Amino acid sequence: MKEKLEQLKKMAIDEITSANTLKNLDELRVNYLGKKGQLTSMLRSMKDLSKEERPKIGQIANDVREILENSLRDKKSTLEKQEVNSKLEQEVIDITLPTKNMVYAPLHPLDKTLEEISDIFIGMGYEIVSGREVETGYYNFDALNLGINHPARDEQDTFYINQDTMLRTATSPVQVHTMEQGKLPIRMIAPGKVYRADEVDATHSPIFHQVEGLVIDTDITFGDLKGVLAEFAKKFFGDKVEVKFRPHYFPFTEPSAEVDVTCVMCKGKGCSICKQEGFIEILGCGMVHPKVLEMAGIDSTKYQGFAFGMGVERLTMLKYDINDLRLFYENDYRFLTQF
Ligand code: 2U9
Repeated sequence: MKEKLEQLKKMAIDEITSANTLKNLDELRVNYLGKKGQLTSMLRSMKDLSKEERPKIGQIANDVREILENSLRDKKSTLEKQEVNSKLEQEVIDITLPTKNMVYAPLHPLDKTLEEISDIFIGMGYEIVSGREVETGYYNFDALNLGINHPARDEQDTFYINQDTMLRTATSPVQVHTMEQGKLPIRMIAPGKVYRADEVDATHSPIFHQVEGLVIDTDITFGDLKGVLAEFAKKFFGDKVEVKFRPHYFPFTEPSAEVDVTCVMCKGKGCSICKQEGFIEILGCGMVHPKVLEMAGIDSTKYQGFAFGMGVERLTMLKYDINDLRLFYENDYRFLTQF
């Protein structure tokens, strides 16, 4: 019996060592240690042994069982590791391979407009400057001569982060930072996202894009402003548009104006887009308020400047006859491929 057990142990260990799948290993476990397994039946047959032999052989049989159990456990863990590794090797994915039917979306209409506006001003010698989207009350309001009770400061119109920190409501703070750096003259545009606590509808969104511009030099006049912005309007909407400057009020410019062009839809005849006026507003502008210059450390007796601001969504809607601003943010391929 002792020899039989030794033989069984040797055979079982040999077979466990050469097992190469988990299935194979489990078959071995059943074959040796299962209910009807070889070792189990040997243990059962021990009742036929003499009283003296039984404890000795019993001890050996238990040792064999323990050795086989350990050996099965070790082999199982080795095979499991091998299986995971080979799976990892086989299932390697080449993420650089192109997918089938790859859809290449063209430039987003808002980016197209942003690029077009930038190109026009770069062509006139302007620099593109970007800045942060989280601002302090000083840069977003005070430095722009917005009185302490100006409605724009209202919590209902501005996304406040805390009492003196907010998402910028215009790109104007970028111009203020640029002026503070003290390098003159300035000829810049600041394109970017701006935030207002607005409802969402066909013409309003809490996030939209602006391009603002600033020119500061000695001898800058309202004539320069008119020349530059009329040129911009013609380059953007086409040579044939008529450009009109209409007096307006902004706290940060004086005098101020809004710029209209002949309605892109009806060419000036009058329609629902231009509310029968024949003209539509495209941007706001004005001569930088002397107080705004002084606050940024610029001598307003030596330097003058003009500034302007335009809404990128609005200009894109006018140019391509889009009647709902929400289309810009829905990522509908049928919409995006029309530009
Ligand atoms: C500084 C000085 C002056 C920026 C200006 C406008 C006129 C304007 C609107 C157009 C549509 C905002 O997107 S909109 O709602 N903007 O009409 N913005 S002048 O004037 C500045 C800016 C910075 C230091």
